[in-house]
Amino acid sequence: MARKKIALIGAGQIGGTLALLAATKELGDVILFDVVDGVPQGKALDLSQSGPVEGFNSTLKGTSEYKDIVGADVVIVTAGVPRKPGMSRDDLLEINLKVMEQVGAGIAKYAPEAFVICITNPLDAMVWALQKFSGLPANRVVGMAGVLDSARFRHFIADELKVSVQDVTAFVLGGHGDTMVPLPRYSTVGGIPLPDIVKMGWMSKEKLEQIIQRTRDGGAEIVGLLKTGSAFYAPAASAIEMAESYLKDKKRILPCAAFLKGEYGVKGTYVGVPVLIGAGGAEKIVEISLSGSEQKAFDKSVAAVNGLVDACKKIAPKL
Ligand code: TXD
Repeated sequence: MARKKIALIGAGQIGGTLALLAATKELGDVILFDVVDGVPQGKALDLSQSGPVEGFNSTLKGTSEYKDIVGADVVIVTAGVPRKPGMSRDDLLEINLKVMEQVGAGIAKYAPEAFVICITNPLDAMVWALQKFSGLPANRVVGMAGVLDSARFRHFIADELKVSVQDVTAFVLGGHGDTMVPLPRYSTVGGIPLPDIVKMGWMSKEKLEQIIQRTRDGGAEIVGLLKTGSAFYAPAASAIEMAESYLKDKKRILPCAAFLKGEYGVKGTYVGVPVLIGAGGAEKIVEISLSGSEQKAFDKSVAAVNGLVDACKKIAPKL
């Protein structure tokens, strides 16, 4: 069976890490695309030279021409600018919306059959715009945010309880921003729901609240430490988990920004929900029941996303 082809649009911090992970896991041959000529080619060559040491046979190529992504099975988009200290994800909207238009056109022309994972911020609005600009079916365009936010939540829980990360599951719904909705009720340690972990006295309610807030602030905490950019190792690992579920038809249920057509009472917007990802892309939106307070928090998050989408429509009326 011919190797799959993975196109990475954006060869920056996350793009380079995506390339490393995709090649090391031999998910397919990698095309690194960027508008800064030289960067994709240099990173692809350097990564290729790690192949003999790591033992992978994936090939990597760098390019500044969209024609080189032709026939890609998966396209992962990080093109755009990241935030700096003091900037919110929303501050990136105008600049990155223009980038999504270019990327959407390139995908439509050269990789219209691909499964597209958008990472660029502000995520929920950018994945919505990318789907519109590319014209690809909504089930083949998803956003990566919930896997990252859930991974942050899981890390903080495992670190606090000194248990294996493998035995911690977590759900985070809603937009990738301050209004995201971590769901303790659907998060477990060894299969034990978090509220029971609190009842058992293994973790205090205050500590859980602190962890939830630290999850919400996860991106800003790293931006504040790095000062020159934002998180990239965990975002890349999260997108690769989504890509692998598609490429290997794993039917994982992962929190992703997906296009809702009435699920959760939401129509025509991308927002983070549990999604079954397989060879058909976003094959099923899993609708979990939410309590009154959870639904209220979710609706608030959807409203924040809709505000960003309205801002996109004002900037690009054709959307
Ligand atoms: O969970 C999430 N979704 C977020 C997303 C997690 C972390 C970072 N998040 C966002 O991903 C971040 O706010 C940015 O919008 C993207 C990419 O972050 P990264 O850290 O990789 O940014 P870099 O290192 O600046 O890389 C961006 C690359 C850079 O090499 C630019 O030259 C390139 O994008 N770029 C373009 N490529 C193609 N086409 C155009 N127009 C273009 N403009 C810039």
